[in-house]
Amino acid sequence: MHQPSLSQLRDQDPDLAGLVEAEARRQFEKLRLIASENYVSPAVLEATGSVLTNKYSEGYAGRRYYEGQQLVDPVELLAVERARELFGAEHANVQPYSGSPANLAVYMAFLNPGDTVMGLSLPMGGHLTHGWSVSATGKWFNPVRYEVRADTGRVDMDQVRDLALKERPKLIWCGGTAIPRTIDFPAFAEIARETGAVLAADIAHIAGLIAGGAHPSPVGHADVITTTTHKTLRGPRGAMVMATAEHAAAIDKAVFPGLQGGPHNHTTAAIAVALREAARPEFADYAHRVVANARALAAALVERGFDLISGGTDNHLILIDLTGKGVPGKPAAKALDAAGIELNHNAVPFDPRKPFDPSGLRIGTAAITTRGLTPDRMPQVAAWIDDIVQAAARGEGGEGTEGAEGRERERVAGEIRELLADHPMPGWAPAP
Ligand code: DSN
Repeated sequence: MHQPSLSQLRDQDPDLAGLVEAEARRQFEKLRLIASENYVSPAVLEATGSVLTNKYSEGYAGRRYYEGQQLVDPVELLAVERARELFGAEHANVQPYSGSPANLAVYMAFLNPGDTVMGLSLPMGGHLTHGWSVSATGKWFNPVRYEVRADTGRVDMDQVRDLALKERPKLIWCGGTAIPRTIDFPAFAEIARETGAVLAADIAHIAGLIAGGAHPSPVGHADVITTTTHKTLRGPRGAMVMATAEHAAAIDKAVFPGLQGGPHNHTTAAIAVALREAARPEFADYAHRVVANARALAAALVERGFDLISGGTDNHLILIDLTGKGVPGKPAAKALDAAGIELNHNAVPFDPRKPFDPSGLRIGTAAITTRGLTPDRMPQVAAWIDDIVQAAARGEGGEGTEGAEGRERERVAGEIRELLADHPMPGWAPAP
């Protein structure tokens, strides 16, 4: 049973309703370990599905290009105010459609084509939009990339400083998509100040942890902060850019009319709902539980001989190098998915393999913590992962395998279904 109800959809478009219901059941029955995913509340789902989707609102509150904004303006202002309050930011823009447009807005605000941008290399845990070659940000700007240290798996701050002094980037990004350790915002800020660069913190992965006090905040250090709203922050798929008052006008102008047209008001409303939820004490507790689960899972994986980048985690994310396990990331991820464990293959630092078939796996604990799983369950989760990775290394366990190979996969999937049956999912429950 979907909550909010899908009764109209079932009536009008049973094919589509069937697919949504099946996806909901899939999310209910699987151990969802994709580090950038979560489960939103029914209130967030209701706002996302509201009539606000009908309205065009190019511009900003009080300065729109369409009439009829009597209610949309207060919706957007609520989201802006809640973002500012939750993060302590001087300015917030809640209109970016998602993380990549939010990051592009930073380029639009501060750089001209050809200017130098510095970011963490993608295979080292950075993001495409931090100047990677296949992205517009790597094609239209001059990217220079820092890395993590081979011996520690942590960002090499000496290299960041040396490179910044040598290349004099206009913009420095910190943050990324596969960083298991705390980001040292004050150290980045010092380098940016020393070299005259704008410092942008991409906190998409850790925004919920920051909101809940489980990771230090970049506010007061970074000039501009971008985040998606749907990862640890547990809101709808959307994004925000926060900035100091000094940069507010440049950021707003970059988002609209620089890059986007009308904001998605239904998403803005859902962001406002999620921000209100994230301001509650229960959310701070959730953020700390996410980290406790990740630490417990990392320890259990290490005990089973997994090689973790940086040796563990400080946040929600674990990056595994499978080289020593005798199987690359992609077949392992496929075998795990078939066994009810959903995660993604991922490049690891200094990966000799190609990005589409890399050496690693990325894991996150945001979604399973929302389901109420606790650290004492993590040794079992590590055991399931280990069993299936070993099966994958033997060439077993993928979708379609039969006999003893299939039985292992079905055993793990069945045990996971049984565990999760007792852990409610926001937004959906099996029919009684
Ligand atoms: N897709 C996001 C992630 O999974 O981290 C990055 O864009």
